[in-house]
This record gives sequence, C-alpha cells and structure tokens, in this order.
Amino acid sequence: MQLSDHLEAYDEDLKQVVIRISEVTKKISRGFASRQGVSDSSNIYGEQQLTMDKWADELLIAELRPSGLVKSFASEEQPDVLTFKSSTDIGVTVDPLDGSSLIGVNLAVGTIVGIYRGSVLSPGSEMVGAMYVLYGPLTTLNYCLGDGVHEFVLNDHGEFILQEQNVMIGGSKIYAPGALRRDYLPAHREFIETLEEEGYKLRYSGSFVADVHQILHKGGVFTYPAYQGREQGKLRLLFEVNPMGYIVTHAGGAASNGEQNVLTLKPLSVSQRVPVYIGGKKEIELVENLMKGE
Ligand code: AHM
Ligand code: MG
Repeated sequence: MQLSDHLEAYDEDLKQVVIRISEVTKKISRGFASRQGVSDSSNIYGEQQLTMDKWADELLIAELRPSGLVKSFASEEQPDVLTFKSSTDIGVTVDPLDGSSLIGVNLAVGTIVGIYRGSVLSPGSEMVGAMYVLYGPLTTLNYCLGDGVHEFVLNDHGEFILQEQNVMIGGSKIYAPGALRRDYLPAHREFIETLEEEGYKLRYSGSFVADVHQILHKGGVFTYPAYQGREQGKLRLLFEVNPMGYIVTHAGGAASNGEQNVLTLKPLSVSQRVPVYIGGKKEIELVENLMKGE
C-alpha cells in the first residue's frame, strides 16, 4: 500500500502536509552525492551548516511556502518561525537533516517533522502528528497522526510503500547514551550503571533519528542527558525531542526529561534544549525514579 492510500482516513489538510513533505524527502534522498561540502554560514546554535543542511532547509521552505498547506514553519536552521500564506491552521517544525555531522562518513541521517494545529510553541502533547525519514541503505518514512506508528520504505519507483503497520517498541536491551561519562550528573550515572549491570548493549551512532529508530524497533533507551556544563542537555525540544518522543510514545514507549514526560513541557522558545530519555516505559520509569532519589 502506498503512503497516500494509507493516509486516506485523515483530514485532507494533514494528509496533504505529510504527502508534500514526503515528496521533499525523496528529493533530499537523491541530493547527498552532489552536496558533500561545508557552507559558509552558521545556524543560531553557532553550528557550521553543511551544504546539505542548508539545501534541505531551503528545499522544505521552497516547497511548503507556496503550497498553501502550512501556516507557520519553524526550522532548526532558521532563527525565527516563518509565516506562510495559508487557509489552514497547520504549524510544522523541521530538523531538515538531523545527524548531519555523519554525512561525511556515510552513516544514516534523517529529517524530523512535528505537526501542530495552531502554535508550534505548544506542548508536544498537543501535536496532531509527527514523522521522520531515515536516509540509510534504505530510505524509510515513519509517521503517526495520533493513531499508531506506520513505516514505509521508498521503492525503486520512487514510491513510499507500507512496510510495517502499527510499529510497537521492542523489548531488547540497548542503550544509546550521549555526552561524556566524565560529565555525568549523579542520578544519570546511576541510571547508566544500572543498565550496564543489567547487560544493556551500547549502540550510539551520533544520529538521534537513526539511534531512536533502532530503539523503536528493538527496544531500550536513547538518552542525551543534562551534564556538567550543560544542564539543559544538547537536543532541541521542538525540532528533535517532541516529534520523536510523540512517535515513540504512540508506539508504546515513553519520553522524559528525567523528571516528567517531555510532551507536557510548554516550550519557552523555539531553540529550547532539554535533557532527554526516549525508549521503553520500563527504562523511562527507572530513570525518573532515580532522579526523584527513590
Ligand atoms: P544536528 O541536528 O546538528 O545533527 O545535532 C543533533 C545531533 C543528534 O543527531 C545526535 O544525537 C547528537 O547531535 C550527537 O551529538 P554528539 O556528537 O555530542 O554525540
Ligand atoms: Mg538535529
């Protein structure tokens, strides 16, 4: 089954947004070979943008701005929320290319999208959908519009074909821990040591979208915690944490900042960072209990 057929039951405007973005990601998937360089600009986080980062961002804007489908658009590569002419109330957040520091070594990277009705500065629990596309040996697309997580694979004819309906998080023991061990805060250290004592295997590539995708299928936990010198962690609430947290939650998992469900946080700014734990309910419960000092 093709993506457009699978989306049939949803509101037309939401369906069209997912389809339009999926079309852009097909172009992105074909753009890597000719865009391997570094651009001459930085984003608002002071990170140097790669040619691919900038191009993917510009492509999303160029396709969504005239589409009439999206009213507000926030991107990890843009300082402000952009407003487009539209009769809909749909807001989208995008990380055009997450994990882009891995492009130069040919590891998997992805595009992450959050979908809202109204302000993109709403808590993640108010999202109406999220999706991500992973550019690996295969290009896959996972979406959720509030009713299960569904996975598609890009075939040789350039069509996204259903690969797995209602993806549910697995039960394997995998952990993907960001940050340096020497900077861990005490409760986080205890969490990681507990996982290691319980035989969790290390699987960390440096691409959030790829690492969470693996955990979605196999189980376990991804974390980029608060650490000494960076108490807010590294990853961005709007662009990375909320959409992936929404998807993993709808697949039977959970997402927390260590203290509470990340989807309940009211964003303070588009560029807000949060510590994050995403994975199985068991692992998220464990870290929240350790943070409470239990
Ligand atoms: P990016 O959006 O600029 O690629 O940054 C986010 C990435 C995540 O994909 C990944 O989990 C993390 O940064 C890796 O950071 P580190 O290199 O510190 O492990
Ligand atoms: Mg990112």
